[in-house]
Amino acid sequence: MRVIVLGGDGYLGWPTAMHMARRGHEVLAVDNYLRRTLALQTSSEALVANPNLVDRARIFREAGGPAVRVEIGDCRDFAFLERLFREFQPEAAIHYAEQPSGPYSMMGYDQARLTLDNNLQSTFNVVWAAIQQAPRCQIVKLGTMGEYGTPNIDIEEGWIEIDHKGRKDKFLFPRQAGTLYHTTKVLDTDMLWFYVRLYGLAVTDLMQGPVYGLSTPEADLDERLMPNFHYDDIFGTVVNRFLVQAVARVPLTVYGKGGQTRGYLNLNDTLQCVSLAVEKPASPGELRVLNQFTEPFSVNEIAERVRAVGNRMGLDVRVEPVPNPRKEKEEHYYNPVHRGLLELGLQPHYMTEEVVADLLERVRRYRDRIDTARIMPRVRWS
Ligand code: USQ
Repeated sequence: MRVIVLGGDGYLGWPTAMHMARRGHEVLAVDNYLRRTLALQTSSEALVANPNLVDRARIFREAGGPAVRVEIGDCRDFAFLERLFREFQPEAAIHYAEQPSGPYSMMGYDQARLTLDNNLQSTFNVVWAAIQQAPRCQIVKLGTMGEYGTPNIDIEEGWIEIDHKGRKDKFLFPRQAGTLYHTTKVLDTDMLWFYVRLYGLAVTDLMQGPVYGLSTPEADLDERLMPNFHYDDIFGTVVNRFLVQAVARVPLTVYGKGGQTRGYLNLNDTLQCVSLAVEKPASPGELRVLNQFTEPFSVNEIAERVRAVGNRMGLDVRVEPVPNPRKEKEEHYYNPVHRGLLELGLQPHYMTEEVVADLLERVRRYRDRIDTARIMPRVRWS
């Protein structure tokens, strides 16, 4: 298939571009380096400096990988995006082109405004570029489990049937996000559902939990193909942060009581889920919602796992709770359904001790690059 990867320079975008090309698809990766710019502005650069997207594609080719085409530009620029859809005629658009950080979106007015404008406008443009230039192109959109929040009932896979005063209907599961970033994803979902109803688009909304990891079969071909691995409080997600903290011998930063539970997944499982969604597409007129994670953990459980494995490796890992900078429930019910991707064929890579040990070993190679000033939370929700 011809697959366009929007946000193809990101933590997930670049590994996805390589993975899809390796699976035999014709891949066009598109990015405007927004995340790199924001990371630089907030002193949150990745653990290892990544070559730019054009160089990454060249290095991948030199390492024996297939070609990945690259276009540098902004998905908010409709003329640019429309030209790509007209010329490339994608059969699938994987849409990651969003400001991806909850903490960034909570810094203040400017950051909130940028997140809102960027995320909604890029999704809106993707819909219109598809409608006008490639109407049979399916859209695979990265949403987030955070759209649902932490309700006191089981979380269904996107939809819930409601029996009200003797009548029944199916609705999008109620959403109540905890950051403005997560809220933009709620708004994306609503917008996509509107255009699915209106134009019969085929859309898969992947409700993804926090991802961890820094190695994929393609990234391992050459060190310079590594994903952008962030460990700071703004762009780093909790498991990746704990791995770096353990290696740097800084106490693990459990926020508050640590009972916050989320569904996590290995970076390699993100690649599987996205390729399954593309290769087994939604039908025209369908908004298919899939909950994309493999196992739930509380923050305390993750810290304990990293501590136990780290200590066996002689890292002397300590855990030191810090006051929670976020507004979130620290003890709550959490039971989301996640059947759809398993039914499509997902074979999970679980967070075993071997997996944690391998990740710690990989991070240890870059120990000298860790800047411990980036570890304590700098952004507060209130
Ligand atoms: N946390 C800590 N200590 C830390 C960092 C985080 O206790 O040092 C806690 C947070 O308070 C939160 C949980 O760990 O309860 C997860 O936080 P996170 O920063 O790993 O993830 P989050 O902000 O929720 O966002 C990330 C990605 C986002 C994705 C989302 C999936 O950045 O793109 O959408 O995970 S989910 O969380 O399911 O919404």
